[in-house]
Amino acid sequence: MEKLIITAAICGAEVTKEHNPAVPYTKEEMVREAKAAYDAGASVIHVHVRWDDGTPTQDKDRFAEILPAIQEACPGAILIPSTGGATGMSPEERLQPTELMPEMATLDCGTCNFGDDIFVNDLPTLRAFGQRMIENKIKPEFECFEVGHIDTALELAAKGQVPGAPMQFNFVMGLQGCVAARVDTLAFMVNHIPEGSTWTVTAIGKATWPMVTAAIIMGGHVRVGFEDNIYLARGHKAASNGELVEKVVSIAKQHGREIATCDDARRILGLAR
Ligand code: KMH
Ligand code: ZN
Repeated sequence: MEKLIITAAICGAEVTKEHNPAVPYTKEEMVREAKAAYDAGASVIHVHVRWDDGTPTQDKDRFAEILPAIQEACPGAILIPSTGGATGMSPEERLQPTELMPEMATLDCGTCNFGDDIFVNDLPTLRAFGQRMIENKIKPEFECFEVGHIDTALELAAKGQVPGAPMQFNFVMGLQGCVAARVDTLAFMVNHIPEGSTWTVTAIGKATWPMVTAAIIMGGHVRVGFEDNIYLARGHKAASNGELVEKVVSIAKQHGREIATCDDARRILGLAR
């Protein structure tokens, strides 16, 4: 089985220090959390940025301040800035980090519920994001919050409107109002992506650990981090993103799955650089 790529989604746009005091906002906190995850075994860091007061932003200059600082602390790590940002942001606002030419960025594959909010990703938005990623040679991570988002990504790829093979999918499961975190659904989703694609599972909240275990056994990759889940176990908050990654490494070891280095991850994901 291929080595396991661990992605750390260290802060997201919604979780706050009120949920867990270790949620990072400042550049120093972001670097601290990224490095803790990297040192524990993460080869990919999914990056949202905040202003120092915790407000989510897609400001290009804020990304330009934080991405290099994370890269310096985590040599070789693959950084995946968000183009999802927070619900309610405009497409132009969300696209800003793509101007910094990251090697990868997220591409959210359809409009969906996001808890009580609506996360708007209509087809014109997807085409605009795809066009930008083609022009700037950015490999998308196709974020699928619903089963049909896979079909959308595949249709856009077939039309040349988003970068194509090899495609990396992130199946986000258990977000309130979207597809539930179930192993049979995960198997269905995995069976619907083209051969040669790679996939990661992100499971929200209490679904995290069962789905991490399932993905490890099924040969997929996993994402953990405060963006998705702040708990190591029921009632036990993680003190850092590093602790969440350490738990993934321990589950992987139990199942004989080796952890990908950054070089391994770059090879597995087919990144050119
Ligand atoms: N914060 C969500 C509204 C992404 O990073 O592309 C969007 C999100 C997905 O987190
Ligand atoms: Zn995100």
